[in-house]
Amino acid sequence: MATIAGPGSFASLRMPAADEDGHDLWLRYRLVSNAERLAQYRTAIAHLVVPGSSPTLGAARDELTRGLTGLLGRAIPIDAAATSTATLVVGTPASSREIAALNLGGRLTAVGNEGFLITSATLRGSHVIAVAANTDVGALYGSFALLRALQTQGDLATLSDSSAPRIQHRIIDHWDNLDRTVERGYAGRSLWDWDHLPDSLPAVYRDYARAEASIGINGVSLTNVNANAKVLTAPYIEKVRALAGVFRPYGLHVYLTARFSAPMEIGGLKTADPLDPSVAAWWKAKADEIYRAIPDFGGFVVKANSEGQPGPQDYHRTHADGANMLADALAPHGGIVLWRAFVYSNVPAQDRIKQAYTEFKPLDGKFRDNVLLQVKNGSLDFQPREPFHPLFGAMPKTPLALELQITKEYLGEDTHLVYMGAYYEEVLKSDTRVNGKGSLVADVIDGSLHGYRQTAIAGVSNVGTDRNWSGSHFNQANWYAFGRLAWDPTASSERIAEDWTRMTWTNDDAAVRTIVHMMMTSREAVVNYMEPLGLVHMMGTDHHYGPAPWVKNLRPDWTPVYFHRADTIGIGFDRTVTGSNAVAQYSPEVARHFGDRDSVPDAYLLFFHHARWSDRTRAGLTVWYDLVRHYYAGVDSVVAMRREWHTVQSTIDARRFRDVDDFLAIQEAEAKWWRDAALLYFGTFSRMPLPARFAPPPRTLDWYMKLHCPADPAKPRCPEIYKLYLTR
Ligand code: GCV
Repeated sequence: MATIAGPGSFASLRMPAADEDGHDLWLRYRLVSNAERLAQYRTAIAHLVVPGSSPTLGAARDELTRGLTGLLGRAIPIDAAATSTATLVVGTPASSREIAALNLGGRLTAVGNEGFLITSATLRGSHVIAVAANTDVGALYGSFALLRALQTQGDLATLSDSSAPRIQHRIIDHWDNLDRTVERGYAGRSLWDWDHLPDSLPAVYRDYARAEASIGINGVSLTNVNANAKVLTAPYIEKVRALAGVFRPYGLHVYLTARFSAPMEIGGLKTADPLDPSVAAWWKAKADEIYRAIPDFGGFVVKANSEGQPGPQDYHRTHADGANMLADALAPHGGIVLWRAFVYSNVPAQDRIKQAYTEFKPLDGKFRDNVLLQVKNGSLDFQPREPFHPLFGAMPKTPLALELQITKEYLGEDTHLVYMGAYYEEVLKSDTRVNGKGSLVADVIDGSLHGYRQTAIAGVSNVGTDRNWSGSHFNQANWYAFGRLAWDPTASSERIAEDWTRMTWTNDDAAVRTIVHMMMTSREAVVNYMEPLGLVHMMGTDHHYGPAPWVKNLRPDWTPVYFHRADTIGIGFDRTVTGSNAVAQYSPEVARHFGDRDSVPDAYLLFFHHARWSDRTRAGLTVWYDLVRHYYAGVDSVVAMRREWHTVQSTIDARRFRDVDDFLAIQEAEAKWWRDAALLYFGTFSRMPLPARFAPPPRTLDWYMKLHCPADPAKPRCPEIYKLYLTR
């Protein structure tokens, strides 16, 4: 039962919450449930004044009308001017006489191009709340912030907000293919219906833009980094133009992925050599063509010479040669190149994770001003936990953009409840120590550490055609958290989880505490039941779904055995000076911290060290015992999450409650699969028994190794595992 105050009345009554399907995301705008707060909001906001004819101010007006009507349970008239008390005024000094009359001066200047102020004031004797900005898009962001304050039932008496993004380009990267499949997507098909574009523009495109603007995202890269040159042809540019038109009022700039060999594939050239003048001229003409159609086009995202993609090295040129050629084509229009640093060669190296640093560090300072190097959070590949990428802090003359994965390729895909906000915060707060203590990854990417000219952050999308957008209700939280942290990388992921919970589920305080607790523990849970103590890449090759630590006989650096290196002596990849010496890519303090067996945190132990089974972890346990303990703790956390979820049932609508409950049951079954398969396998090396307090796996190692799950890599499901473990 949810507590709902009826419109027109302050009385609370108990009635079942109506079923929801999750499509409204965090923009549900249900009637404020706290009667006292509702009364306060109704008293303070009875009229709305958002003058101005720009599409962006129109979007703000629409959103406020929609939001306030829902939250306050009554229509809010839109007035031409603030003539009544209790008016919400929104705009810029240029768009609104009221905002100009407030003379916000330096306070307003300080929030810059995209920021906003929310303040209370007395104007011509009337009490008003003002959402003020220097630009229309700032006013739109401020409108969403005001709505959030009401959705989370904050106190208007103390409401005063001043906010500006710390990162300039805040981009969602779609890995969407032109046939509407989505690489590593677990939420249905691609939203972009290329067959019907540009003629059909379904409402979902606008809702997508609303969602992105509500969390401060200002860029969207539409296509897979494993790129198809066709998107750069004239018919597709026309389709992209149409999408850009829908997104523009919401401050969203469109980016495309540029296939390096496009001049040959669609341009009829014989080469894509970046130093060939005909190639440079082709890209220049292509950029001109794109900007004629889309004047606010953001630029290109490029994956080159990685995993078989074409690139400048095919012509014995450097990444800088390739990136600069594209940058020169975009520069006259103000576009940027996001050149990805996720590179590893087709010829397996001694230690794959060293390659990006080895290739890019010598190029520091060699890129054009409008090139940013887009670096994944870790040097391997979005594993449940990785130490921060050593390039952060190592490229003071080249702006680095942080790439995070929102889609959970390696963390349980659609079903597992894993709150990535906690993951992102861990990355952002990692200390590179390059300029002494407190040289955080967040300081690198917001430009403050090295004085970067441009700053950017990118999140790989988890959005598709699924009714709930993200494959599961809780996966929406990861999209939301990415946006909020992109705006303010110093923000607390726990605070963000609380906002999201209040907006998405309920404002019942006890339920909020429980859900936030589930979210905050979920990240450690998945690390524990998949890859504890610094293990990485234990999943089956290709589908990246279930456990398969035994896989070998493939290209070595695609196999789990390459990464865990278990033998009868111990387990883990020696990346110290006695091994690959990858630690040397970090600043000396960090290299010592990770490289020294006495100081390396247990969380990274096996990432950097080959430890003996009988060695002691920092927790004082043998490596074998600690490994076992972590795997069991991971499963226990999921069992606890299921229990916790049941305690909030009365505050959640039945449909979404059941959706989550079903997925938690699957998560528990799969967590047990990960645990049992891994421990049976590693036990063949440690030759140590499972300590008596832990219940033994129900099947033999052979049984787990013979499972072929998933049968279809596109459908991560394992019926045998559900039959064995699933409990209701
Ligand atoms: C888009 C990993 C993923 C690939 C992805 C690649 C990348 O290898 O499994 O699907 O390709 O990262 O980030 O380029």
